[in-house]
Amino acid sequence: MRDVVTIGDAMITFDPSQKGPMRYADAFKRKVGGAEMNFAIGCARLGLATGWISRLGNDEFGRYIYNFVRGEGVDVSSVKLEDGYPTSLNFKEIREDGSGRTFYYRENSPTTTLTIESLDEHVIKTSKVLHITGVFPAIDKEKNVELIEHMLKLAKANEVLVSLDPNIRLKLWNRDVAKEALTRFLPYVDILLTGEDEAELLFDTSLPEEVIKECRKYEITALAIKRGDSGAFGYVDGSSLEVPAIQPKKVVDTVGAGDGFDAGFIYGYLQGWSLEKIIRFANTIGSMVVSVEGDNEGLPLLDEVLMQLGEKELVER
Ligand code: KDG
Repeated sequence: MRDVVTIGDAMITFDPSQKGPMRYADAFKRKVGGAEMNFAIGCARLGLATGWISRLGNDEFGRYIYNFVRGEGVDVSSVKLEDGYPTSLNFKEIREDGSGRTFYYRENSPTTTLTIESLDEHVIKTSKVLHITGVFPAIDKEKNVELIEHMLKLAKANEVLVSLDPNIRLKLWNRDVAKEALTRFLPYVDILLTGEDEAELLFDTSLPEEVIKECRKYEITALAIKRGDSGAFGYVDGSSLEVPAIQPKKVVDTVGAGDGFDAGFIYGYLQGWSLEKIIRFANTIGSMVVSVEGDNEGLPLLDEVLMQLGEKELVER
């Protein structure tokens, strides 16, 4: 039995060696990124048995990503390398404050070959949680939205919990198309992990009481509204609370913080922790991710989060 499974595209991510406009960056570090893959790595580092469904190019970059993710302890038995589809690429621009922009080269992503017929259904049926985000459907709108719906039905029929992070990437689809697709998923969702702007797009409000009303409509029983350096709002089974952010010593690169938060939330939820403990844990992971360069390098091991929270002794030497 797996704890979590997710599906998505991954990219070779080029992180600039200098801050500022990407067009002037002349040296990059080759790294790896992709929202769902970051989430899978985050879960595996916390000790969850995690599967990732994907397709990569049958090329040097694809092999590198495959080995990287496998090395993190993620089950890659549902990842295949496809001929004729180069592995996706992403170039990052990072500003002085750690925020930035991304420039994708993923039009012909190897994941466009993923179909309902090629889906390994067993991997979904034998997981506790199916985690989906808005990135994968945005890559191949019609096909992937149908594929996700198929997976959601499968999850429901097999009592697999569904978590959704809208992760809206407006470079990949527009607001209306995103809203329509994600709204189709909502009736299947149990856990919604959203940013404020994404709640606005989905529900025309990010006010917690209003978002909770929407969640009730769709029988979503757990919710987090992520507010970056202002913390997060949480709601599980009728109780709710706000938890302030854990401020990192230095913000280096904000990409991947939301994926880390999601991994922390799912980890705590599966442990049956109190809402406060879940959100504090997830916030801590978010703050650890932003202090390290790269989309997933800052995702912590379980012990590292516990040390950060003062629940485990930190021994440095
Ligand atoms: O959430 C972080 C990801 O967005 C990043 O690793 C790569 O931009 C990316 C994407 O679309 O998956």
